[in-house]
Formats: sequence, structure tokens, C-alpha cells
Amino acid sequence: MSNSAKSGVRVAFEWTLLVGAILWAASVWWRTSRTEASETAAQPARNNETARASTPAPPSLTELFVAELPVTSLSDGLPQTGHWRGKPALADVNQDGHADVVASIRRWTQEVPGEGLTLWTGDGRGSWYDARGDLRRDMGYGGSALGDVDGDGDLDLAFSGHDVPPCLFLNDGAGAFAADGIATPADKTCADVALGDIDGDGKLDLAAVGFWPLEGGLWWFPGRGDGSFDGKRTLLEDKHYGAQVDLVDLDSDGDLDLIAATSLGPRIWQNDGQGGLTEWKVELAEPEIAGSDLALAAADIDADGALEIVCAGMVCADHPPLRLLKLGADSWLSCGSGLPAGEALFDVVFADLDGHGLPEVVVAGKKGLLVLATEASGHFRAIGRIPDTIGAIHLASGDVDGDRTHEVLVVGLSGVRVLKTRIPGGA
Ligand SMILES: [Ca+2]
Ligand SMILES: [Ca+2]
Ligand SMILES: [Ca+2]
Ligand SMILES: [Ca+2]
Repeated sequence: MSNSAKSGVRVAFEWTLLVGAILWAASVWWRTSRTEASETAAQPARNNETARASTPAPPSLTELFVAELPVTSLSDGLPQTGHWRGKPALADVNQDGHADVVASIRRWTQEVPGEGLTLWTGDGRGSWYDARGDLRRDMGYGGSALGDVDGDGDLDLAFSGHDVPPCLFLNDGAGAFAADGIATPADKTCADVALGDIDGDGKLDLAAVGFWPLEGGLWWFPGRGDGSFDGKRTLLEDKHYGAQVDLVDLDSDGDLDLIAATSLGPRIWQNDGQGGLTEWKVELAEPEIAGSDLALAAADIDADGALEIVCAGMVCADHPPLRLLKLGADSWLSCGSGLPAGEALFDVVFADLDGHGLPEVVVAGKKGLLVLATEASGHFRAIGRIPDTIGAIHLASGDVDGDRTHEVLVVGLSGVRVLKTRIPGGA
């Protein structure tokens, strides 16, 4: 496809998203109006104690966004402006013992000129220092993944820019990355990348999910251990696309399984230990609107050795914006209760905010970050919200200040923040 045609598709795609968002907002307003009208109409009947009992509706985000959690911002030196998006990363890239931040900017601002990939090193006390160096920055925004691809002990960076295919940047050990990076065999615009040893040969492999409808795909590429990769192993054909991909050992058998938020809904592949990936059945209807699924995260919430998966995304019929998938006899079952409904969620991460060992769920919505406790039964309980000041879009979590509780890295419509919260009863 030519650049002008691509540009046309991009504009059409973004317009489709915009129109979809307007239609979605109108439908929510219409349903809310109807609910309010019907509740008003039902009042006299309730007063006469003749109202019929009805099935309780799932709690809306507005209902759950009750308690505001105390928040400390550990964000000195991070940008206060700019439109940031794409899955960020939080890990120690310069090997000084403190977490560093990788994020990417979509729109130009004076504070952070140019589109693209940015890196800050942290001091473990909430101050951050621009460490972009000569890092190539013409790739646009996209998902990041860190892993030691060349086996020299430091974290290398894979980045799926919006404007060019994914690139790999090798770390010099002190957190400086080769300026141009190495082109990967993922030769299309991708939404996200993941690094992990899929085939068990001790060398990290690359997974990538395509961004564009009809020109997408989901693949993995065996790593050669020097920053280069072998040719693609296809998991989803080009007509499908996605928003996030990750590698996690779902069944605790020692190998990495693959999960992805795709245009077909959440998709899961089981690894045979040698890179043979077999798709696991997911008992969940495909979304009515392709591309409604935006994010997923995995953690063992009931301590049974198998991980559970939470999926977040847009609202569509019979497809709530937050879902829990749990492994049954031979397939993944949609379950969970207490899940919020009625509002789109852009990202989800697990984070141990109280240091108790079991992670909380943090989701990014229009009204801020909602923090939920997940009980072993699969019930979600709203703990409170972190008020949003930046229009959160993507999240990551990790221990920034070394106190063994997690902080949340937030990128959004006006800047980048690292937020620390305390939850009632926490450590
Ligand atoms: Ca560091
Ligand atoms: Ca390395
Ligand atoms: Ca490998
Ligand atoms: Ca596994």
C-alpha cells in the first residue's frame, strides 16, 4: 500500500474511531436517560411496595468511583504536557538499582519536541532524568517491551512505533541505546510487542501484533541471541489486528504462553515448551465491534498456580468493559462478579499496591484510575479511585521507590506520571 493510501486508511480509521466514540457516548446517554426516566416512573410503584424485584445490574463505574485514594506523585522531571500513548515500560535499564521509564509521545509539545520514543532514568526517590540520548525518535508512538535479547545482562528495548515497523535497541549496559536500532522482521506497523523465550533455547524471541485492520496479523519471531530474529511464525492472519500482546506462563509449566487483545477478542495460546503454540479455546463471544478489546493482564489471583487474565476495553452488548478469564478443564471461561460496566476502559495492570502479596487490579477509565481488589472467588471489589489529571491511556506498574509496594506509571493526554497510593488497610 502506498504512503498516501496508508495515510488515507489512517485518517479513515481514526475517523471511524471518533464516530464510534460519539455513537457510543450517545448510546450511553440514551440508556442513562432511559434508566433515569424508568426509575422516576417506577417510584410510585415502589412506594406502594408493588414493584417487582429485578436482576441487579452490574455496578457502573460512576457507582464504583466512590472513595478517592490518597495519592503522591513521584514525577519530578516527567513531562506535564504532550499526548502520550502506547504501552510504556518501567524497569531498570541503566543497572543502578532504580526503575526507569520508557514511554512514547504522539503529539509534539514544546516541552518534549518531536514524536516518538523517550527514556528517563529514575533515582528511586521520584525524580526522573531525560536519558533519550541519540535514540531514534521518528517512529511515532507504540508499545514497548524490555528484555535481555543479546544475553549480556542488561535490558534491551523492543519498540512498536506507529510510523515504522518494530525496532530493537541494544543497551550498552549503562542505559544508552544504539541510536538507529535494528529493524526486526515484523515488517508492518504494530500496536505492541513482547519479548520472551518462547521456544526454550535460552534466547529471547519477539512477539508482535499488527495495528491496522486488514493489514495486521499476530506473529512471533525466534531470536538468534544477537539482536536479530528468524522469520515469522504466524498466529493470526493479516486481516486481524490487535492492541496488546504479552508472554506469561499461564499454566506454571515453565514455558511462556502468549496472550493478546485482538480484533477477535482476547486470544490465548498454550506453549508446548518448544515454541509449538496451540490456541486455547476462550468461552467468550467475539465482540460485536471488532477492536473493542484494548488490554489484558495476567496474575494468579486465587493462588492455585494457574494465572487468571483480566481483559479491558470498550463497551458493547454482552461484552462488558472488564472481564475475568479463568482456566477451566480445557478452555478459558469468562467469569467474575462485581465487574464495572457502562464505561470504556483503556488499559489494565495488576499492581501490589498494599504490599500484601496479592495484586490489585488498576484500570484506566475516563474518570481516573479505578483500583479493585480481586478475591479468590473471582469477585472484584472496588477499593477507590485515583483522580485523573492527565487523561490516562496506558499503564505499567512496578516498585519505583524500593518499599516493596508498587507504583503506577500512567501515560495520557497531558503528560506522564508515576503515582503512589495508599489503600485502606494496606502495609
Ligand atoms: Ca535505573
Ligand atoms: Ca542486553
Ligand atoms: Ca528463544
Ligand atoms: Ca506455560
